[in-house]
Amino acid sequence: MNTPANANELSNHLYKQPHRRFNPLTREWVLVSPHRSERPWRGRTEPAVSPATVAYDPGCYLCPGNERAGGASNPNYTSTFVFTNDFAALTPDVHPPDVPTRHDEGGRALILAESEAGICRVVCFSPRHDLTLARMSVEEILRVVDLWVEQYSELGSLPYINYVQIFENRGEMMGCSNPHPHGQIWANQTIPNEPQKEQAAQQAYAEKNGVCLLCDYLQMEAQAQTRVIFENEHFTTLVPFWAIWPFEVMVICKRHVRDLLALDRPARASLAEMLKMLTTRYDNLFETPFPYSMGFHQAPTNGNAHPEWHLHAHFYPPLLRSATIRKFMVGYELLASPQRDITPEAAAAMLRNLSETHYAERR
Ligand code: H2U
Ligand code: ZN
Repeated sequence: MNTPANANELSNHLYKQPHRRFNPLTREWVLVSPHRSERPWRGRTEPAVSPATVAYDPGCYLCPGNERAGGASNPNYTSTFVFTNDFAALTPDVHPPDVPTRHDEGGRALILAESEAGICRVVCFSPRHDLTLARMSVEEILRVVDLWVEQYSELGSLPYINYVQIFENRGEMMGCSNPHPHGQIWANQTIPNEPQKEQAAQQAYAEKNGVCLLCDYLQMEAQAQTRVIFENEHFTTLVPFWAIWPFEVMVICKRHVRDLLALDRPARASLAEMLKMLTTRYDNLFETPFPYSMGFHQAPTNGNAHPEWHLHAHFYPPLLRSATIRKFMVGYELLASPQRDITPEAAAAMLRNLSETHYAERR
């Protein structure tokens, strides 16, 4: 039998075989099967998406001056623009908005319901229909960052808003209906599932170790370097050790800050630069507008100090091995545990080695 001699050899040995990795933020496991990445593919392919080519689309509900569903019209905005979602999933008119109404049939939490008040907004990143974050200048992206900060502050200061989720859904594959560069903000009364898990994990880690979970993790990744894609003055972009999606990425603030409000001008500019660097690499990977869901995780706005929270963004892209072949979370993953074939280290190396110039600008 081949007995590994030291810790390094042990981990090399381990990482070449089927193994599972622990996500300390959600306290869930992912199954990694590195030997499977060469298996033949017989699944479906999706039609490749071609990027929007017109700067203004008269039929687009997000372009300046156009009418939206429900009759409202967009102003002739020239930078960013935010409006209340015309089909909002959450509304403020839940009574009373700051005290949830709760119904627990039988008192055993089997048939349990709670009212939920909130606000949903849509954020246009640019008046240009044909741009994406990757094709915008760092200065233009900085205005989007500024808007996110303002929205987090404004929504978070409402008494009945205790959590603000900023996100972007990009690409038809992710269910995004419109190529016009935009994101959304859903702000509500309770802390939703994912940030709730992260909050509990960060709190427990800080209590046990006296340090922040992501500060510690960043330090380890800086030493290993195998999963870091790139870094700038204020942010590190990496494929987390426990990534589920093939090209899943986290953008983590280097300083221990709990939310976007704590970013000064240079840090905001650093974030804008990082978003451009990452989205350009993403588009270059398969020379296609790369679909993803991304969003920020940060401190709840419930008035507590939340020193355990460390600001970061997650990018969850569905593509696996080409512009048309995606990963599906089905079967074992749906019923048992997420699983991946390509290792996070291999994915990081692929993203790291891509050109910094967008493919559309090289043609
Ligand atoms: P996607 O980013 O997932 O495509 O969603 C865009 C949002 O825009 C969606 O939540 C809203 C939809 O409700 N919308 C409006 O608010 N007004 C419109 O006229 C069309 C779509
Ligand atoms: Zn448009």
